[in-house]
Amino acid sequence: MKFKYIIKNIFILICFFIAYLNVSLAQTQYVLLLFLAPIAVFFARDCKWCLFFFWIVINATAFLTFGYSYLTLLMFAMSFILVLCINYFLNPSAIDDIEMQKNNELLRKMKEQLEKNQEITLSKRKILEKKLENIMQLYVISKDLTTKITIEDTTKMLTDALSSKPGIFAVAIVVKRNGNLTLMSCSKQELIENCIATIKNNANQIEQLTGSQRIDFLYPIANKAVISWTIRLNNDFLSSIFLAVEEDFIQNYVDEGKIFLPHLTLSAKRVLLFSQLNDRARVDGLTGLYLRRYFMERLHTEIQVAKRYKTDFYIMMLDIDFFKKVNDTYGHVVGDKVLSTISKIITSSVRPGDIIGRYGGEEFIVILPMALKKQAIEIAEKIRKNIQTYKFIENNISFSATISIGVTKYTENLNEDNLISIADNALYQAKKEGRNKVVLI
Ligand code: GH3
Ligand code: MG
Ligand code: MG
Repeated sequence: MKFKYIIKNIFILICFFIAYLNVSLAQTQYVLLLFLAPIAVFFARDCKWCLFFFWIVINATAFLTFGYSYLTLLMFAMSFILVLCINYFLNPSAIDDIEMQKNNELLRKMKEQLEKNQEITLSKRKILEKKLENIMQLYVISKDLTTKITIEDTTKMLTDALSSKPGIFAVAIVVKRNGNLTLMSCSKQELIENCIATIKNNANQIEQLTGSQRIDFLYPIANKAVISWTIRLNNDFLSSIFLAVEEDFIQNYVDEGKIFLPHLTLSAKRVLLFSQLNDRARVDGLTGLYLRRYFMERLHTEIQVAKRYKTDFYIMMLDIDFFKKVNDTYGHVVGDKVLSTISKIITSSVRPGDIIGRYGGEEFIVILPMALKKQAIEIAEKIRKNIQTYKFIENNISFSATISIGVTKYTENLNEDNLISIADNALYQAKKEGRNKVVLI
């Protein structure tokens, strides 16, 4: 740019120098040479004032040399008009300036690029805002989780909250309980059966899962991509939250899982601690059966239910025969083992919904909800026989134990104390009749 400007101005100077030279040499065609001035203007748009100055000097020289004449005056006027016209048409806005055009083009491109960048930034911003919104939702869920202390409440709340998030088709939560994987919740009723079967068939693989990741072997549950958020405590598998998601949301939920998992792990620790505390308060350490205080609460509830729905149920009191002798013969440690084994036999002999408590030292109590008389007697007999046939072995010595059982039916006008007292009477009668017996009153 600068270089071109210098060249142009040198060219103007040369034009004027030739014109001046011709004029001062008094050539006859001097007037025509005056036209060099407008031509110079053409090249000199960047220094027009300097050009005008030279042009006036040249004309003045012409006047001084040739004097005033009609022709010189006319030429002076014509060249002046010419200079004005050329200057007018060659003013900077009218100039067909290639460089300017180039610059304009460059600027236009830069503007376009900037607009594109702005669009990209805007869409990125929208994505980020969406992510932030999702993370905030997770934050709210984490906060709500702190209000839940039981595993049932926690999993239900999580399932409800997650299944309403965008792109999530279904939510299922699996928890390891008593060594087995259990489906705790599933947001879609129609998937439950398939979910249970798939979890059962892939139990080993599920227990190996870690962190937040996409897992292909669970795809058939809902014919959707599945992401697992796995909670491990001390490296042991505790729970997996399975999200069946739409294709576009896979990476989103894998990323969110990484953010959310520490909160989930914390909640899981709290729930676990609570359930351990609860169990300790309710369950007897030696036998794993309900403690008397908690059992009485359950009995009370059972009586309320029976009163409301006009149903009845059976209870049985059990007492190990001559247990003192076991202690005396084999010692208290062996006595404890026998107690623990008999508890297991009772547990495995009753139906899944039956409620068993350790009522006293070697006395047990069982509620048989919705049982008929025949069933109650059958269950009592089953317990009695299973204990009688069990062979305890201590220091290569084998021995057996027996139990006496008193059974009674709840009827409408009874309360907890009356009911237990009747069952106790039945048990007393069984003892009186020679033990290892079932007596129904
Ligand atoms: P029966 O009921 O047939 O009349 O005779 P029993 O010998 O079982 O009767 P008793 O109620 O007199 O004795 C119960 C014994 O159970 C007394 C106590 O030492 C023992 N016992 C109670 N709780 C425990 C326990 O937790 N561990 C052990 N090892 N023994 C217990
Ligand atoms: Mg006793
Ligand atoms: Mg006894």
